[in-house]
Amino acid sequence: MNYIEKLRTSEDMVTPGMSACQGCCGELVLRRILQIAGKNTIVCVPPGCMSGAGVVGWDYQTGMKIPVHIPLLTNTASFLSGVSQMYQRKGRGDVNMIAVAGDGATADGGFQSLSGAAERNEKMLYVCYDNEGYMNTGFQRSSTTTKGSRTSTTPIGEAINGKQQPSKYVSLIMSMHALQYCATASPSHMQDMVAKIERGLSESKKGFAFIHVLAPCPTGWSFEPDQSIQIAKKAVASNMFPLWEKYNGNYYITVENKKPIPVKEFLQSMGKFKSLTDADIAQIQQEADTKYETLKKLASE
Ligand SMILES: Cc1ncc(C[n+]2csc(CCOP(=O)(O)OP(=O)(O)O)c2C)c(N)n1
Ligand code: SF4
Ligand SMILES: [Mg+2]
Repeated sequence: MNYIEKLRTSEDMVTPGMSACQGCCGELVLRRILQIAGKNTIVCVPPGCMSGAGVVGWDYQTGMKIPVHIPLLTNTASFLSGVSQMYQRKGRGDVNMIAVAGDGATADGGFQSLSGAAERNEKMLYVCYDNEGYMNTGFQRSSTTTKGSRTSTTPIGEAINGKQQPSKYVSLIMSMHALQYCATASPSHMQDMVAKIERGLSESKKGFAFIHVLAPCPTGWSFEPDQSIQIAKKAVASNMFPLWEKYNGNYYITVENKKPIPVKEFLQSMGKFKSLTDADIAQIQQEADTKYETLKKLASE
């Protein structure tokens, strides 16, 4: 069955009403992952926009059709390790163990628990939806926020001009663990994303699988909600967010960019980069080029 048919015919595991903003890619990613995973799934969603927007539920009603746990911001992977091990022990290794966590919960506060679970090769699929900031608490910068971004803790002003440090490349760091599967994905490339979710789920029955998904956020990044997918597309096309995977120890670039667009086209499509100078843009371009060259080298080994 092709991916469109698969998504058309599979049940949405999230309640129809959710209070995420219009055009939120985090919500789209959450829904698609769980549609592919189906009912035989336990999901762990730490504090952040996705749990806050409706997964937790309202009053005594859950926002999900499957069991959901809300761990701490810092312990998603260790929490799910315990759940996963208990299910293995009970002979229920068939149940999908999935974490859907923001970049703050993944690359910052929860990184120690994440790295530990990857090193132990715990059986789970851990997905990071990366909206490049602590969006649920008011758009603070995180370690994955792109350099030059305007956030509430890295404003544009006389003292600083947006975030000063380059982003932490959490997927590449994760790929250096001896894990089962590692990939990046974007909601603009749905076929690629669905294939990676399927592979990640099947590999998670043998060990740790990690997928880093770009999740443009109209509210925090300052763009119109109907532009989310276009922005995700430009991130991939400019090599700001290259699509690749690693399994059986080998790296593969899954969407090759023969003629990348300049990063300027991506940066200028939203308000958060509005104060960048030409020199800033040139530096971000260089960082994107270096990142892609590194990936190409890894993929050719
Ligand atoms: C240890 C700890 N510090 C702070 C918070 C408050 N908090 C709740 S959600 C959140 C933002 C999380 O950011 P991220 O994981 O990127 O998810 P997003 O909100 O962007 O979806 C923060 C800081 C918390 N729950 N726990
Ligand atoms: S703030 Fe951003 S990530 Fe959070 S619900 Fe709104 S669009 Fe989604
Ligand atoms: Mg975030």
